[in-house]
Amino acid sequence: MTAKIARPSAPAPASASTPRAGFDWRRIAYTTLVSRALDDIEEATNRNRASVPREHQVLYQFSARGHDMAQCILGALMQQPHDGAGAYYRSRPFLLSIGLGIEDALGSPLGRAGGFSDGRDIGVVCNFPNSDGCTVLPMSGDVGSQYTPAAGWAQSIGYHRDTLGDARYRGAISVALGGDGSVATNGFWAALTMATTLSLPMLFYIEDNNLGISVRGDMQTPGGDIARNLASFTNLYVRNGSGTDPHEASGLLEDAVHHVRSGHGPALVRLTVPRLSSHSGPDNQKGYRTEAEIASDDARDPLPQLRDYLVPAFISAEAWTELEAEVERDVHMALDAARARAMPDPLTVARHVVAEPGDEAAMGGLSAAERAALPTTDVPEEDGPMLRVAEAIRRTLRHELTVNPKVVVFGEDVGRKGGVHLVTEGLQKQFGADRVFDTSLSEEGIIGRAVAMAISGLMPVAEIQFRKYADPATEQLNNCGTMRWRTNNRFAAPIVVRMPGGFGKDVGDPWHSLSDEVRFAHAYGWQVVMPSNAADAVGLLRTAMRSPNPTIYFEHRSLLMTGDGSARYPGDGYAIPFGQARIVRTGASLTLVTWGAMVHRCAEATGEHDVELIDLRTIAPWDREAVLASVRKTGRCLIVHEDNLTAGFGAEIAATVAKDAFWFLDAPVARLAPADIPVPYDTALLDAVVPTAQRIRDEVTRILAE
Ligand SMILES: Cc1ncc(C[n+]2csc(CCOP(=O)(O)OP(=O)(O)O)c2C)c(N)n1
Repeated sequence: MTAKIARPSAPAPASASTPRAGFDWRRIAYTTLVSRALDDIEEATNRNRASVPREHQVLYQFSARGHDMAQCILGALMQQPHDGAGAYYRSRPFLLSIGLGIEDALGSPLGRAGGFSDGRDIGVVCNFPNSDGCTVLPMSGDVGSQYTPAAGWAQSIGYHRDTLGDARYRGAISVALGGDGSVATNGFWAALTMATTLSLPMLFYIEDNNLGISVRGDMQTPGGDIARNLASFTNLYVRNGSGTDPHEASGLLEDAVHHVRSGHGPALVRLTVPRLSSHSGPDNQKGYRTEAEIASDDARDPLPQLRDYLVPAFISAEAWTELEAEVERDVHMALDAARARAMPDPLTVARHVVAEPGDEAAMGGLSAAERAALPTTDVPEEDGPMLRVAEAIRRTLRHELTVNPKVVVFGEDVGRKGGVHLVTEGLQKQFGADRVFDTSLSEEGIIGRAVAMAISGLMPVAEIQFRKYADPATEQLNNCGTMRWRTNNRFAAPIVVRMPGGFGKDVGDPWHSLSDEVRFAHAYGWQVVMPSNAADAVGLLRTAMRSPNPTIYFEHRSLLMTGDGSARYPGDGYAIPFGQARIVRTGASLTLVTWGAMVHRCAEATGEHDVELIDLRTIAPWDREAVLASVRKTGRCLIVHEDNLTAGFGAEIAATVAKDAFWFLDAPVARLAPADIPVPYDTALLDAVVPTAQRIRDEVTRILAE
């Protein structure tokens, strides 16, 4: 839907003495009071740190005081199965209101075992898997990073509802909570573009306390009012008002949620709230806030306003006092229980960096049953047609789209055009624009969307147009890689990210020819795949698409542009286990280790020499055993790659060989790679930087002569 939405008039003014109907005000009051009590406990602990035992301290504390009531009203409206939320460190009241238990709310800040992260993450960085109500996507510490996954969740609602025909998603919506500082981030704008261009069922909920730590709101958006500034945005329903007046806040939120739930597209609500504490535990706000400013914010505390709103119109003064006593009891019982929880076990800290057998409990990715229904073989068919790499990838995507309705393929120009490398050509025509689609030009948006889609159970294959253009998605990629570990296996986002890079046919440049694969090998939780030929391209892509872990799938540009990697199509079920190198040719005098397009240059270079050529195929994980076994046989090792020499992946291999095959070496381990120079455009310059077959041959000859 792209038509401009007619803006309904403001919520009908009800008498402020009559609490708005349709809300469970007792529950809203209860969760607001609980949130306050938790903040009281944590802040008192902070103040009295010297006298509080270490194991009872919350080392990283963020108070929600002042933001709490409006979040609890929002939570009351987000109770539908398959609702989703992207939230941030001040969102605990919202989590309490959608069902987080008080003991859990305290356990993680106290660093106890279990909970959000098993002691791996700070307690305010929460997550909440929920099949019956609103799922809170794994938060992260990066301000603004909650937005694009929230938009991705909104898009996945439509996919589950319309494409997969799952009626349980009808009316479900996604919300992103953020502060006024967060509206300056790339993530906010990326998600806003996604939500408005695609008319997604998404609510942006901005809690404007006019502070981003110490920076005022008018530094984050001109004039300090994001709602006013977005008033002319097409396809966005905007509401703006007080987050401390329960009547006004509930009216604005009810109205906006209704708009989104009824399929009219996204909405944004900005509510002004006071920040009644410092930014976080260590911040004393002295340098940037006057006593008068603090006092004026204190006067806006929503809690007394909530009490005045409900007493006596909704409950009696005695009932309110009883409610306070009930909260006090519940919180103290929960605190005792949280403190009694075990501390995390250091012996388990390495678990869940990547999926282990039995990790199916995590929310995200295909289920074990869905994987089992997609059988694979590691035996290639031998009579398949000869294919180029690009065709092999396309054919594999086509097959997977056919057999697995949860596969979605997307990226810039991927749909109508079929990708700038034409790898996805024809797929949108065949499978429709809901399954193979173009995205807005935001790599953060592409990856954030993919992450949430995977969490919702889909199998996203995202294309980044060129390796270098993954830079804007770095935050989302890193947070995707750590997700399983930092949520203690509660969430995982197994996505496949296709990205072409490396030199092209006789051409390079600093933008389109970057490889820099080591960055992903260095990142936590990622598998990194570098196929050198069409058969491997098929087998590795299929394994990636059935894997419970996220995968960077590197497509070498020279192989996409030429017939260099052509091979027989190995079949529709062919899958290559990761971490299994291919011995391209056997030899006894030198082990030559490489991957990607360098495999072809190395093969050309070896000539008459008795060289064993190993194509690693995947660098995370990588086949240490194959390399070590070969070096133990040959006594010599040369590693060739296109990425920088310094701290390139060759350094990892060289260190491993030096340590585990040292006594077998007849010569120092050698590396041939660009001397830390960006890839140039001119062909002569290109050849001076990227290893050529001639320079590889010279290096082989030199080492064999040692
Ligand atoms: C990407 C990123 N940059 C900087 C920070 C450090 N930081 C943490 S909170 C914060 C201010 C955020 O303000 P706002 O979005 O208004 O939320 P509030 O804390 O006021 O609720 C900053 C700069 C961060 N966590 N992430």
